[in-house]
Amino acid sequence: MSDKAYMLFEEQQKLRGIDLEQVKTRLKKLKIETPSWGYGDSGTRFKVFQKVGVPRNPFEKFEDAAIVHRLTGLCPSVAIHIPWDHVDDYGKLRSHAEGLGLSIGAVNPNLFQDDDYMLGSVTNSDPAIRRKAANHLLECVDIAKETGSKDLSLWFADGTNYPGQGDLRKRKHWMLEALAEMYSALTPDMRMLIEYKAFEPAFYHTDIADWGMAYNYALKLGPQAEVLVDTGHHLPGANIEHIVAYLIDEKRLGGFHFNSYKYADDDLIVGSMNPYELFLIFYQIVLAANDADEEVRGTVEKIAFMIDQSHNIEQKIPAMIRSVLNVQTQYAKALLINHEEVAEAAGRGDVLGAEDAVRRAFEFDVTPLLHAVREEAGLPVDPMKAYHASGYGAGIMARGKGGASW
Ligand code: LRH
Ligand code: MN
Ligand code: MN
Repeated sequence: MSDKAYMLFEEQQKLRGIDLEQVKTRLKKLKIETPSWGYGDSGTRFKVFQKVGVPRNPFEKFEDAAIVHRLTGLCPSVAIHIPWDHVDDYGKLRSHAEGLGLSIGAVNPNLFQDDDYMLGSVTNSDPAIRRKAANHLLECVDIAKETGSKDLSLWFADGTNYPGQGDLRKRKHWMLEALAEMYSALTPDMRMLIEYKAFEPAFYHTDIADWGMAYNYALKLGPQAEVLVDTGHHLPGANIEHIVAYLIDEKRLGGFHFNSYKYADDDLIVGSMNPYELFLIFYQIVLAANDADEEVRGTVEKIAFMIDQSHNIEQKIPAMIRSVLNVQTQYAKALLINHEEVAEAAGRGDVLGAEDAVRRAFEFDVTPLLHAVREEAGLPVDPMKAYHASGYGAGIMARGKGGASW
């Protein structure tokens, strides 16, 4: 992309009253955490494909994450999932990450792959299983202390498949009990991010089924508990950006798990199915970032943007690069919204004018802007092309098959 293309773009935006210097500054601050599990082998319930070149251990997952960060400048931290990323010495994993220019991000407990949890983990009617599950949560807080992580992302597969299978209200109490025990183990600088999911693997009821339940637990626990919005965890038709705006206003939006879906929790590449939805999520975030209320602005600053995807048929590193670039693109577009224009039209009751002022920003090609941002940051203007030219993908083939999987 030539300087000319950027100059034209800048001129065009100036005429609309958009200050591109400010836009670039904000774009340069965007950070997106990638998940360790997005680099390993994963699959559907029908098949886990074993790919050649997949990391064989958590250390190699960080190596793959490092190239994503080196080429995009967007991904300085990596979330881990325990026990998928179990290592004997977490201090060693932390030094390895730091040596690669990364940090260890959110710690995700895993309470869904042990036979004991078939009928629930923290909501199991057996107190011994509940104890085991709560101990795992506490173990994850200890791991976070060693890795220097500040966020604990909690997702529970707990739920039932049939009416009568479990006591819904008892389970609600057990859930709160476990969360409260974990909450009291947090250090003051840690956050507990509570994830919800409408269904799957449980198909009748899920113990934390929606944002309202997650929010209610967060309220009961205290200010260090916030809600995590996984974009794939809603029933079709849910207005996710409304949930986002609501939770920001309540100062309880802790973070995102970005991914995309067509039918359910498909874990497809974020922005691949409905980029407009992603843009509208960022519209709410950008609006709140400009809010007069300092606390609202503070909430936005602390939002953890994380990818939560499993790449089954995709090449894993390019899939991650595509994902974070899609997020960056929609954020860039949202930064081009002229909010005065929107407010002015809305104030006149001009519904179509307001909608047009929002949508127009989405319709710009932001390639010249993103190229300029990358160039100024000393990054390749086309990270995907740079990855294919780097030879990294060919180098990791030596790892062979049979890498780490979930
Ligand atoms: C569950 C989920 C949750 C898990 C991750 C692997 O669907 O989104 O965040 O921890 O997938
Ligand atoms: Mn998730
Ligand atoms: Mn999910």
